[in-house]
Amino acid sequence: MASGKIFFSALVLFVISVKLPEVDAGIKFNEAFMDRQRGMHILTSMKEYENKQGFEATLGFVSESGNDTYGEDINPLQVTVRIEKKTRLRVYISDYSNSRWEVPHSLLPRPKLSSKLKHVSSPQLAVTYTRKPFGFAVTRISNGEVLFNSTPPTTGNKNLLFNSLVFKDQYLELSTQLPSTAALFGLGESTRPDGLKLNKNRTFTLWATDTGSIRTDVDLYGSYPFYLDGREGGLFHGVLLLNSNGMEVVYQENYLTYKVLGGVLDFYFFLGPSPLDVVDQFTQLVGRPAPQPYWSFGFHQCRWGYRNVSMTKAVVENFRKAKIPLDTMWNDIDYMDKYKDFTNDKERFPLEEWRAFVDELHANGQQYVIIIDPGISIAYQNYGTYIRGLEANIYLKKQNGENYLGQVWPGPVFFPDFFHPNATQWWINETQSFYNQIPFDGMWIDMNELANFCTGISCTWNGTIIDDYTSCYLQCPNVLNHTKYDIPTYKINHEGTYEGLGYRTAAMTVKHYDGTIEYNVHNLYGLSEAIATNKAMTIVREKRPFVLSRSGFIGSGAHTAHWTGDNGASFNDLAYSIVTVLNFGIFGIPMIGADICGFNDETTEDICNRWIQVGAFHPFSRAHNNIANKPKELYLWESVTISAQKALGLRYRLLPFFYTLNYEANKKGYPIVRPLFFAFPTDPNTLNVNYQFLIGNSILVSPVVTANTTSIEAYFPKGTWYNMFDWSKIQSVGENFTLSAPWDSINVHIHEGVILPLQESALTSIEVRKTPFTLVVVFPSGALSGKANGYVFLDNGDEIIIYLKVNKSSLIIFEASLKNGEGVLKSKLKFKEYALEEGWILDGVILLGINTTHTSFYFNKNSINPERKILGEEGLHISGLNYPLGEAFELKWNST
Ligand code: MIG
Repeated sequence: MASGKIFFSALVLFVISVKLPEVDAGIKFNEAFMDRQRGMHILTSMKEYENKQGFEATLGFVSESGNDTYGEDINPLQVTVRIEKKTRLRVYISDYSNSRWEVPHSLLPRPKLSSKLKHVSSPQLAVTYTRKPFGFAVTRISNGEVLFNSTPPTTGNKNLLFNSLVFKDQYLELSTQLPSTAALFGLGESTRPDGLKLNKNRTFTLWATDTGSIRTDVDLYGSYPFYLDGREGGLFHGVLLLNSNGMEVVYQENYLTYKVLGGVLDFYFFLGPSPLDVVDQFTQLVGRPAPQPYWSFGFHQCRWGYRNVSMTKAVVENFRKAKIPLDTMWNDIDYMDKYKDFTNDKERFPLEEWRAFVDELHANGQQYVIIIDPGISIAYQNYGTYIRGLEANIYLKKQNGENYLGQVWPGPVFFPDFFHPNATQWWINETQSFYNQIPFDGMWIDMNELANFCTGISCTWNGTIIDDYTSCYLQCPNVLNHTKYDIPTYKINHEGTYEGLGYRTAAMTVKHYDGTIEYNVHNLYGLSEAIATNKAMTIVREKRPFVLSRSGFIGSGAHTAHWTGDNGASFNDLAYSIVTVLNFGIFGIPMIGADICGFNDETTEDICNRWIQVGAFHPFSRAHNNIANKPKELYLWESVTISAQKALGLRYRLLPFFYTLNYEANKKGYPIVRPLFFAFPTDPNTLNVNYQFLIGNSILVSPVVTANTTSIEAYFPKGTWYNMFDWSKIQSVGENFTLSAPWDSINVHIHEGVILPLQESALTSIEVRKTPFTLVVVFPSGALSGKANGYVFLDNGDEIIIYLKVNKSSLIIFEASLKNGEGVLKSKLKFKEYALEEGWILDGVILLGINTTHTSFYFNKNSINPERKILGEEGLHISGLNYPLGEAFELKWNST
């Protein structure tokens, strides 16, 4: 295609010389791209930055006889292009004359356009542009590949809906050309039967919605306008459109089109080139994932319908009796008095009994999490939380200044506006006084889409409280709120499209603190509540906060964990949940899991059995259940109990590894569990693997995701892999294998080149922390030489910040090498004091991929004769080393 060439020469001009490219994309009026506007935006002036690492331009609008159904085209426009980092570029397009809505810096801090740009030496991406119509392209300098190109194609299908830039008050459109081989991932949140890679002819609607994740391909709880794009050869980049308005992203043929209801076009490009690099660069901008407390990597049990303390307590007892690990017990809205936040039902959750239960959990090394919803009941005049909210004046308002009335579980409610400067303090105070009564360890913030059982602005309440929560308390007029915000001319394909954007949420004209309307901030409610809740938990508990939020936005990972919402108890739901979990790693929210055994519908022994085998290896591992359904606790079936013991048994042994990945996530943004292509980006087969995943880069989980199945087809990237249950070996050139998967087992394999820290299993993570370590050292099968590496991060697991600091934490690096059958394993320590003080012991080493016969051992140069056990064909477990993990050691072995 001719324009590719033009772009490349233009790129050279732009990056290396001062002369501006004179490129006309050659698009004529009256072609297909005119269907949504009356003309085109053309470049009228431009000022290049002195250091040539960006420019500011204005665009004028040339009017023709097109279509202006969606409003007037804004004229002139301002374009700012900046290389912000070697691997990060920003392209910002907005109204030149008036400021427009943008994601507030208070929620998502980032460099301002007014800030002085630092010179970036040898940037790795470049921009070129066309004048008429205005379009831009982003290129990877190293290979000249065009990554993003908003210029309409001059050849090919003329019927494509590929407009040049469209910029109206309530309708913004921009497309990018993509090569047919591009592999795209991301753009959430929705449940994806297609699998991980985005399919063409799909529309992704980004609008925070309270509907079940059991429903596929519809807009769900949060908005994540970020995608990862893998190109031939295994180079990846990421694209973020930082915009909180409702939008659709349409993928058709070789084009991706954004159709956005407001705000600005604020694109960030992250150059990678590996998927991990992209997520690192992306989270550097939007916020590193919040470190999660150690205990949160243990197993969690929840259900809606644990009606009272004794029922809740019995479940904890039953876990103990069944010898299934349980770190954290949860209560849903059942504990509340009439669903009022920060209250307890005096009959079913009397304070004394409740508190004794939570104290007992703590005494047993377990934790407790409760749910909180945003809607504050207005039905009780003596309800303190409500009254103090009125006094602080922090509720969402109608245009006329009255508090906006909605309905959720408590009946009539007002909603706190977390943009209000007094709201966070009010929220902290409420959390604090409730915490003083019941010392919960984490807060689960649900319904923050913002969910509302009524639609509309002029609902009223006659003061009557009905005891049946399914009844409607509010009188909502049948007429919809016909503002241009509730029913914009362009209709994104969201849930309840007919009822408008305000369908089952606040009306779109509802005002936030600074006058901002719900229309603009809707997708940010969850993020704003998560920020306040994270703060509140940090203050009241004085330890590392655990927050679980249903709604979220780009940047939420810095404040909260997430779960995939109301799935169903089916094998499809199980399979799709794996895809969602992997997507959230890409979105910078690595602490993610799905309701194990399925939330909606009755589960089956088979489903629950297979689900715990998968869920045991997701970062956030919680079983949950809907109030309408029969109990689903793991111990209800003997088979599921056995599976849970096995799968969670391995997970608990892996806790030091999960926790080290938590540290890595916080420092670099890396997902805790990852798609296969994250570790094997140059293996194109990995792009199509949907239902297997990696923990870190080295542990491959290959679950059963279909009914009545005892053998599976699974893909193994190149190399040697060892089964972590029976130590059997798979040697792969990058191919599929048929694996047996009896009902009580899941395939978990570890890859060559890795050193993995394991501890002993126990029923709580606190107990695991006291056990000795075993290192698994994996060499390629049959090789006479090879290397393996790994590390472990250790701290007390509950400090507010996670840091590498003397006396507070230890980082232990392991290195092993094999030469002519002789091997050596060494440790190096950064800050040994903490590990020594904790008294951790290295007990054993599992060597995989070695000749297990005639092996002699030297530990710190002394000949030793450790206990030995042969594992599989090429594994040897030596134990009884009894050496402080906090001291450097050297283990040598040879087989001569
Ligand atoms: O309208 O609190 O997704 O996990 O159990 C339903 C009750 C409200 C939705 C959550 C679900 C939770 C349920 N909640």
